[in-house]
Amino acid sequence: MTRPTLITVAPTGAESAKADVPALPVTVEEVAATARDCQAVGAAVIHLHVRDADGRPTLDLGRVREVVAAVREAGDLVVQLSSGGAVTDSADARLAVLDAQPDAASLTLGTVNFGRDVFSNPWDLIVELHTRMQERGIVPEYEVFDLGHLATLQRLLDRHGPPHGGHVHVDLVMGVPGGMPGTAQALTACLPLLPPGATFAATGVGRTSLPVMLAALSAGGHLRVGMEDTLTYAPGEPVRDNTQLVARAAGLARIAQRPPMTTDDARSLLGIKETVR
Ligand code: KMH
Ligand code: ZN
Repeated sequence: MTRPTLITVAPTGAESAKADVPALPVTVEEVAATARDCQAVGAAVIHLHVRDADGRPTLDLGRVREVVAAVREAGDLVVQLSSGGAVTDSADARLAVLDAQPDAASLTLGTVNFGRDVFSNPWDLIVELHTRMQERGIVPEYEVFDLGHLATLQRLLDRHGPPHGGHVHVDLVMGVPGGMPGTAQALTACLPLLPPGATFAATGVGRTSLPVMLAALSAGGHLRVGMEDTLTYAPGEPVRDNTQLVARAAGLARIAQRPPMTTDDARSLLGIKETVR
């Protein structure tokens, strides 16, 4: 039986500067064009971090709404806003992005060292994000940077019930300096801790991109790729653009006989009933 692969593109992130990475999409037009082009080569979901007019990360709601509208205009990708933001963002600002009515939003399940910084995700923030998403009909993607985050996911579901849409989808974010390594062994260690019926994707940061992608495909998982996570395509070769990374993921998925999932099938898998436009 063919089990298609859900491919998420994370095109921008909050960590890289346009001055250092000229191909990074940061303007509204660049992000919308990226969405259109990545859907054409196999993406079904876009994980969005928004930048201001100067190219700096922002959670300004007006700007977030503008980007969401432009991406919806450009195609049919599931719009997943980052509620993680940048390591400097406040909890209140991170919660407020849900007001932009995305289809989905990320929800990180614990605090993790993030290079020299700390990505702070205390329990009360996790619960607040989960319950606000339930109330507003937003589907969470649970971000897991370390094994213990899966224990937190189980505790969250036990105490606060299933997410909106009823389906639990997890993204294993691997290879972050401070989180779990981007290896097949670490990915395999996570699998028994996934809640029953959950699906998972995996993302390997930096040079762990390919090993994590191959391990995820072989384990029946889905994929997240993009310039948020990976800026080098091959040793010494900078990523040309996000479509290059999505096309590589789609090609590997086809080789694995798990071709890219359509946006309609992604909505149905994730429990997204209708898009608010
Ligand atoms: N930028 C990182 C600090 C998410 O989008 O939810 C957090 C992050 C996770 O990227
Ligand atoms: Zn992110």
